[in-house]
Amino acid sequence: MAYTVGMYLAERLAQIGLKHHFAVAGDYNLVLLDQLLLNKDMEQIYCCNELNCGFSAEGYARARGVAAAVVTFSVGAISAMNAIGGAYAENLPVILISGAPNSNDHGSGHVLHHTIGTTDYGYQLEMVRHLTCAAESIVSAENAPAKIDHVIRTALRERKPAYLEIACNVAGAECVRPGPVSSLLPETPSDLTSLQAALDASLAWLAPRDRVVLLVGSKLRAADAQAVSVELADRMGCAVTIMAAAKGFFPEDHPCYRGLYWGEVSSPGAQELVESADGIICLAPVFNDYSTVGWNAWPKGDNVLLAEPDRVTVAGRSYEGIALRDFIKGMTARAPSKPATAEGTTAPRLELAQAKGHAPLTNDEMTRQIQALLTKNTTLTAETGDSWFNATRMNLPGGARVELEMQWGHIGWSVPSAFGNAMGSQDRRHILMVGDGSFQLTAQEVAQMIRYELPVIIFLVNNRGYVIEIAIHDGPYNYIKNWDYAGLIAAFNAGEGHGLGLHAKTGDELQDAIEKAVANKRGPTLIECSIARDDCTSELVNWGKRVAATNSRRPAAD
Ligand code: DPX
Repeated sequence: MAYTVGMYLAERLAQIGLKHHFAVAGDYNLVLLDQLLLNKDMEQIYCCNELNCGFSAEGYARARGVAAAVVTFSVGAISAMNAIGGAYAENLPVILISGAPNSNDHGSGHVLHHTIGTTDYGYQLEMVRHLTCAAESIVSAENAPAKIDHVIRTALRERKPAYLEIACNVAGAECVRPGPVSSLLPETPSDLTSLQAALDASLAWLAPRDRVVLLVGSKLRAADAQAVSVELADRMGCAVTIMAAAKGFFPEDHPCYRGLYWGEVSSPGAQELVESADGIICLAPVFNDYSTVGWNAWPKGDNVLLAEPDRVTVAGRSYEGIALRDFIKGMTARAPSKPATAEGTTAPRLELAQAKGHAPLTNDEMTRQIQALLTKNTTLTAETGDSWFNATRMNLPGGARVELEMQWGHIGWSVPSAFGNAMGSQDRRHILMVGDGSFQLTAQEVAQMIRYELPVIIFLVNNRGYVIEIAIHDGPYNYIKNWDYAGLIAAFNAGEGHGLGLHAKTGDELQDAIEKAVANKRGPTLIECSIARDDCTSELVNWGKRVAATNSRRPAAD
């Protein structure tokens, strides 16, 4: 059988480890989808819409390191771009593949359907360039291999999304077969001169300091530096704190772990620890308005060593071209070895008292019960809203993972992302915490969890509104139409699925619902947890006040 452009792409995607790709059909990508289906090492997974398709792939990339989403031109791809922006913000290599007009129509002056009605079909490529690290249009089979390989290689190297569009008549055109994949998986070597200089400067900076803290940031996973940072902590024996978006990126059962640093909404003791340290080693942090609590918790100055994914800044100098892993390994080899003393403090533990079983359900009781479900095999996806604060205050068993989208912060992200993550790591227990407002954006993707029989346990927090927004800035726009969320599941099952929808208004009802959810292995269980609108974490309220103050700064005078 002749090899085609679509088959080339499929083989490359399978070679880089994809067992699945996500898709929504449209006439510009149908031939491409047929070609992808010919590859038996990969399954095609369908989504309800292209936004969800992009976020499903984003979740899959969280589980497996890379993912692909296939959509149709413009009407599909422009919706998917929002999720691709999210993948860029969150450092996840998602390859967006769009079907495109027939190669003969480019430059022909023809007006085509699904387009903005002009005759230049380059606009989609121009738009997506801003959201990807590489973007290519394939209008001939001859240069398809080079373009496909360039896009995949760049996405994997940069840990960012990339884009391919393939003319609908070229997807099935004859093309060569791919060779070995090794050239697409380049190890980026550090510049050794720069690395040695950075290590020498860092060790000189470290020598006089005796209250050093490691601060773990959210780019650590993309930098493939999680395991080596544990070795560094073992060696240095110093306190380790994490930033909120890096929840789960450092094992909380490690003897050096001392909790979450998030300015005044830190876990107990962590703010004092970090702010009184004489050395803060920041590993792959993202300091934005949210993570610094409105620019109030931003470690800076001579006491800070900033180790980013590709550079180190210490003692007034910046050293470029250094892979974070190499820097951390070098520090582990050369830093003085100390026992895990960490100033005698201990890791904070969230201990919530069990509420009376018949009492109305509270946020704390819900959090207590969800925390009790977590094991080393759990992936907990937590949506923007108070779910952030509930997830980040929980105690995590070693091995448990938390997924947050704190840089992009698109409400509704979590439902398709949890779907994609569950598809990509079916050996793990998947738990999703999502607010009612967020759920309304992407609710229909629960139907795909039913279709593919993924036993995701969904805690739908029904507090009748956008409570985090109420904390930041209140107004009538923060109050939403109530839905029968648990009742949706019967509609999605449509008599042929195993989804379960349950209500919990008390602690006892929640306990009972969780038991049913754990027993339901052939589909998702959505537990609608009703709590009072003003029942939220104090962290949310305090953080919200700070962020509101930052947002409402007056314009600077000319
Ligand atoms: C908005 C947010 O119900 O959670 O815990 O009640 O806040 P909480 P909900 O899911 O409400 C979410 C809501 C409206 N943010 O409080 S965080 C603004 C926003 C956003 N993303 C998009 N649109 C609007 N973050 C796509």
